[in-house]
Amino acid sequence: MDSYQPKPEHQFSFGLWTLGNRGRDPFGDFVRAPLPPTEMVAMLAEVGAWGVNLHDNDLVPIDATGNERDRIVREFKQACSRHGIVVPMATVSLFFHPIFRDGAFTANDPAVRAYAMQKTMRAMDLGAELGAKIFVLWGGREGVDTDACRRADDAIKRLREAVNYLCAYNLDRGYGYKFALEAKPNEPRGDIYMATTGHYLGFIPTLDHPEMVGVNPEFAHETMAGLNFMHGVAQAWEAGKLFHIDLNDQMPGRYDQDLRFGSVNLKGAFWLVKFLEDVGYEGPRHFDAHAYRTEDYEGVKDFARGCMRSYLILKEKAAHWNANQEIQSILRALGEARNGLPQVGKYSKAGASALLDYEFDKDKILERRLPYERLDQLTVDILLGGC
Ligand code: GLT
Ligand code: MN
Ligand code: MN
Repeated sequence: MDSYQPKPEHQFSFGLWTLGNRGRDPFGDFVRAPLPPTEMVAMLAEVGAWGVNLHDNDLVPIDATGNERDRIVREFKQACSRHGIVVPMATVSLFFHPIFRDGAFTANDPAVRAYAMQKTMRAMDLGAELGAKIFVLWGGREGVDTDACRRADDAIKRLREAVNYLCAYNLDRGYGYKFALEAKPNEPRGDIYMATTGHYLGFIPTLDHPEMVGVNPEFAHETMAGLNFMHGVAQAWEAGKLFHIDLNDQMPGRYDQDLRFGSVNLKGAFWLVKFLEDVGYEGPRHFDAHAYRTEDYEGVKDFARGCMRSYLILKEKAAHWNANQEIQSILRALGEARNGLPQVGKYSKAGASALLDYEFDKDKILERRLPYERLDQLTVDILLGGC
């Protein structure tokens, strides 16, 4: 039995839009035929995934009648139960239709904002019907091409009002959703509001129901912003706000690539997996990525299997790292206590005055080695299979 075989307890999920990505880009047309959502569910089961996520319109066309919608949803649910696939997360497309050319919740036209609200409420109804408990909001076009169009703080106020409204709807309907807000610095617009996970972590405490709202950090998006993804994830985790995660990969300085997880920045992926496993993150591991445009659907399966396999290999490497004696002894020595030091910790008047009076021997402190070269090489050895 392959020890990197995905299992339901790993909670690996994919979006319909990821396996269903047909390879269209701004310069070239589709290269893969459309695949019905029910077949994508079968494909997910075949490769060993646990869950499928969707935008409203990945499943139900935007202008479907009520009857069409009900039939599509019924068939999709049947496919999910037949193949043992769950729907952990739902979301809404507020970026594809031309009506959202100026954004959705932050758009200047009140009719667009109201339509965005109605569409999101219906998407929440749909997700709830499918059993989703996480609702992602990615503000794809909530941004600008020119800042002449509105004051940026007005946009933030509109966004706050919208999220507050959705939280109230969630309570009203008893859906029990947790909202996960997803940041991205740019693309499809030049500048998107809430450019990073950190921006959202600052925004959430200003909401009416902050406990209901967290973040959905994406590897590629923080990388596009030139940031250390794991650090953003760690801050979200530490704040109790890591409600979902989008795993993929990205080459800095490129367009939005959404590459197979672990295909570019292996070391970054390693620190991330190690972090998630060390802290015991229990949410879904969602791959928001797609296969190369050169692939057919066999290649899409290779892509999906690759995402999960790399995660599991990195998880095993993380366990080796944690069990490595030399690494652990270096780590222990780094923070070893020193005799006679005044306590800092919690503030007290007496403690502060002892600290102010203390004579630090800086040369002595500098004698302690920080063998980070060795520590990093041990990490590289583990990653490259050298130990
Ligand atoms: C879109 C985007 C992703 C978001 C999806 C959710 S849609 O593919 O690039 O990062 O997570 O709206
Ligand atoms: Mn994403
Ligand atoms: Mn992306």
